[in-house]
Amino acid sequence: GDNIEFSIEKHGYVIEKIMKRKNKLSRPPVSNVDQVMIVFSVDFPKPNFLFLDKLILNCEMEHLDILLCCNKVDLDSNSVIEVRNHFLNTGYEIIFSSTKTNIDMAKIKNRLENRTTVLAGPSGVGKSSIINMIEPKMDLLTGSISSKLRRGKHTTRHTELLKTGKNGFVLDTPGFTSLEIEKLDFEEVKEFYPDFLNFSNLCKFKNCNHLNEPGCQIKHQVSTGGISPTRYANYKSIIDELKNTGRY
Ligand SMILES: Nc1nc2c(ncn2[C@@H]2O[C@H](COP(=O)(O)OP(=O)(O)OP(=O)(O)O)[C@@H](O)[C@H]2O)c(=O)[nH]1
Ligand SMILES: [Zn+2]
Repeated sequence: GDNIEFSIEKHGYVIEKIMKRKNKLSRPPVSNVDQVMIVFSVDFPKPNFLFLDKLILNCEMEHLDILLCCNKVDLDSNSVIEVRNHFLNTGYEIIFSSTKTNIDMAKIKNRLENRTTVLAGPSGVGKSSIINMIEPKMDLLTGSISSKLRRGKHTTRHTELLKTGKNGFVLDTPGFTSLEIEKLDFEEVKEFYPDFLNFSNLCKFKNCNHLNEPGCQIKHQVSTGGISPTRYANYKSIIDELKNTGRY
């Protein structure tokens, strides 16, 4: 996703200069994107909310717009509630989609128009399948038997920049499931939680980290249904991880 200056030589192009990057993620390794569509699935594989919260945190740190896509809803419509509850009051848009039964593909296509979007998420959740649905002429190979080769299981191995619609670009990236949080002071994590920020001005202490402080409104909201208990538990795990790795 780099913007470059190039010159044209006899036998091709020469990169003269790489322009300053607007943002940069290390997993997936992309830069200069407007938004990330984080794709996960209700089943095969089931959502790993800790992984999703870490990925969201890394994207928030890079000031990317975040769109969530919960795919394969044809397999299990009950998990929709669990997903909604987990992201309660975060403000993130969640698209519940299926490439098999063609649910909300037009909506996804619409959200990708006029922007550069990176698709990120675990392997096998349907990232390549989604791109194939919205841009059938791409004919990307997917995890099922591909229409081109009719053999083997395919997984995306490198990042590809593809055009979508009139003026959109989308980056399909290889799936990944392990993730390190970028270098961050543990006391800064809370600033990247939009669901917490709705309520944190009501904490007794202005610099409350929502851990063991008295009069914490976040803990109050977790017990009274304003903030998801799993989001909060994952927040504490992330803080522990940052403290233990000494990267704070
Ligand atoms: N039931 C169901 N299966 C789907 C859906 N979308 C994709 N799949 C299947 O899920 C498998 C993985 O799809 P891919 O599109 O290759 O997944 P990916 O996220 O691109 O995977 P990587 O390239 O490994 O990162 C394939 O067998 C697809 O046919 C869906 O909406 N419903
Ligand atoms: Zn607090």
